[in-house]
Amino acid sequence: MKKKIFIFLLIAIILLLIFFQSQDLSLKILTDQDQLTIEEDFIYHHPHATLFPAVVRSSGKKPVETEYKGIELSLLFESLGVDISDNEKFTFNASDGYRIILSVEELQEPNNVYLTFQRDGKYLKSKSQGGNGPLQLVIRRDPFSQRWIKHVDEIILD
Ligand SMILES: Nc1nc2c(c(=O)[nH]1)N[C@H]1C(S)=C(S)[C@@H](COP(=O)(O)O)O[C@H]1N2
Ligand SMILES: [Mo]
Repeated sequence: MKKKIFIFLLIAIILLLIFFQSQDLSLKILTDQDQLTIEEDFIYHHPHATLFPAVVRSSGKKPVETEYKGIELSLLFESLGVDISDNEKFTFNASDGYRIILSVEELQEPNNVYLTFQRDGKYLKSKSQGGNGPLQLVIRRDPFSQRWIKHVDEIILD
């Protein structure tokens, strides 16, 4: 009898761990009117998700040519019904405390700023799993990638 309870508890703990692992993609968008929380499904199945090539420069490594999959940020806001034209500044926060700020002009530049979730066909792993994700901003016209903020979890519109 004790053995059965033990096995049951073990399975319950494993299921809970799987649940929390798969829930780590969540993005908050704060506007002056609203607070939106975007979940994994919305991002992974977004109709405007596209593939594009990029060269990744990670410190201490040779540059690598890769293919990212992501959503152009202006299209993401459009699909959420968020009008960005009255905002000047966009603050991106990451779970490790890293932060970057973009202007509305940069965001509206065609084919430049993408919220990415796959690299070379694989979902970006979270920081705790040793990856750059689950979400990473890729700025195609920032070749040295200082502003390619990894683990983005919040966007604030001002
Ligand atoms: N969340 C987060 N994103 C970040 C950074 C960081 O420290 N934290 N470093 C930036 C810098 S300076 C560079 S060059 C690129 C690549 O960083 P890596 O060399 O650690 O891969 O990520 C950028 N994005
Ligand atoms: Mo860097």
